[in-house]
Amino acid sequence: EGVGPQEYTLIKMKVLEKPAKLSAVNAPIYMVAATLRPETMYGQTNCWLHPDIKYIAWQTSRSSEVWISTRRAARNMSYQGFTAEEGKVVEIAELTGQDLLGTPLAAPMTSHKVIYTLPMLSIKEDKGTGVVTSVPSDSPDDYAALVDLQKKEAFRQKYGIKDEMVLPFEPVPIIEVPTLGKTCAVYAYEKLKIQSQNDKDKLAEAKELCYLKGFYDGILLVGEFAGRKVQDIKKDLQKKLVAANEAEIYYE
Ligand code: A2H
Repeated sequence: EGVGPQEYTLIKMKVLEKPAKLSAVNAPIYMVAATLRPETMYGQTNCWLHPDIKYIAWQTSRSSEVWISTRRAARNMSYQGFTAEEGKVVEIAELTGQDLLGTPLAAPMTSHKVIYTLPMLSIKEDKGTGVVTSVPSDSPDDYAALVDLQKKEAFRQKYGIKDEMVLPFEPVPIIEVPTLGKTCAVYAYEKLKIQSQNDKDKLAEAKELCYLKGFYDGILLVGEFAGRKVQDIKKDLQKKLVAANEAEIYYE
């Protein structure tokens, strides 16, 4: 990867019903998802966790909120002012992604009042927070993983995912990319005949197709910046999310 630190926007996704293993927690709980594309948050349809990765719930210095991320990310954040004491993470619980699947969440900007945490098998433990927000209109990885769950009942059953957590959630057109349409990830998925989230080479190709064009030529279709180029409003949108206490900036 690059030479300098990578800046991520951490999207705060509020837990609406406490998972069993966190039933004793008496503070607001958030899953924090690291994204490079804050301007796509209008199109969130779910949150991804890896079922086998370990996550921790930990105490932040942000109005006593409890956040969920990998231990590695929490440690990094403890050096970026997110804990009461620098370098010290107060852990409340250790959980697997599996323990947290099916949790209902409220996420900023999306038109869905409630979205759910679902399993994604390509999540890396050593990147971001291990929590990924899903925008299937603009991310081929997200679209492929969502279609896998929608098409395969056995896959939903394996992880205890109810139909209503998955089936009503279609990609939302939020950014128009010249020649790729209003849901560029769906366009690329179909054009390259991608079969599943395991189709690594084709997904890499799909990402190449979408990302550069999406960033330089994409035009927002929704929200207060509708009609503007993504590259021109990205920073403003990030600032607004942070000012509204719906996001933070995180480096690694
Ligand atoms: B992006 P980079 Cl719409 N494992 O957010 C796998 N993927 C992860 C991750 C992890 N631990 N942590 C973050 N990510 C994803 C939105 C998005 C993203 C769109 C389009 C492209 C895109 C919605 N998902 O990423 O290796 C997150 O997905 C393109 C790569 O640091 C995050 O931004 O470059 C991106 O990968 C960070 O990947």
